Amino acid sequence: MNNRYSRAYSFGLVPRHTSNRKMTKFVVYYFNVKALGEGARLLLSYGGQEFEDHRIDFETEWPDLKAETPFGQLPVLEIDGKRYGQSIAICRYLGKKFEIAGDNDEEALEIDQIVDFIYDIRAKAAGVHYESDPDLKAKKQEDLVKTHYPGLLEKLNAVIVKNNGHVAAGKLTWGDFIFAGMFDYLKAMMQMPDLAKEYPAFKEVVDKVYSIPKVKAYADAAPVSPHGV
Ligand SMILES: N[C@@H](CCC(=O)N[C@@H](CS)C(=O)NCC(=O)O)C(=O)O
Repeated sequence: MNNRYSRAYSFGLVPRHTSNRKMTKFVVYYFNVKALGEGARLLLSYGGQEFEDHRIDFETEWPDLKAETPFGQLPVLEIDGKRYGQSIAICRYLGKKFEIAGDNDEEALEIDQIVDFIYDIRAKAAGVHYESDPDLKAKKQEDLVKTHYPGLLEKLNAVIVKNNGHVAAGKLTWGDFIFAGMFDYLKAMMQMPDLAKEYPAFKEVVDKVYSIPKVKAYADAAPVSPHGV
């Protein structure tokens, strides 16, 4: 797999806790969007871990690759030739590796619960986004905007405010990377481009992650997604 979007990233000095992983080869396979794959890319960058960033063309490359992934979906993280699926599991693994997965079981649970909650919101938005009947789509969106989103977003906002601009545990965790990586995609899926204006705390999480120097270096060099998500 060697398309024009494939790159290898490695920024800055390798921190002490990554020094024994220098020889491990990491490859991220995802489409040329941030969405569910960006969390892994951001975390690998944060950890100073070199990785290949394979951005798969949906029409020409995906049909063949699909059968070679664990669950027929992307993102996939390949570690020394072995492929693993499921974006949350991948990010949790990287969070553990880079020591931002909570200091005890309860903090780890706190991260898990908010990530699951964020994915619940995403699932609601996806239910509308992938609806093919235009009338039903409009109706479903109206229902979400009136009945579901306000409560869900208020809860998410309260959690982030309580955690000083992080999604859990009052500090930087892999949950922040998931949220930051999928924020633009979430806004698009929810049809709420002004989400950050309504909830400045959301943007605070995004900015905190993307202003980490190694993460910023990755993001500045990364291909721009044609869909901006
Ligand atoms: N639960 C999976 C969902 C992955 C998923 O929905 N992937 C989509 C792209 S965002 C995909 O691979 N679509 C292509 C296909 O299903 O053929 C995860 O979190 O990784």
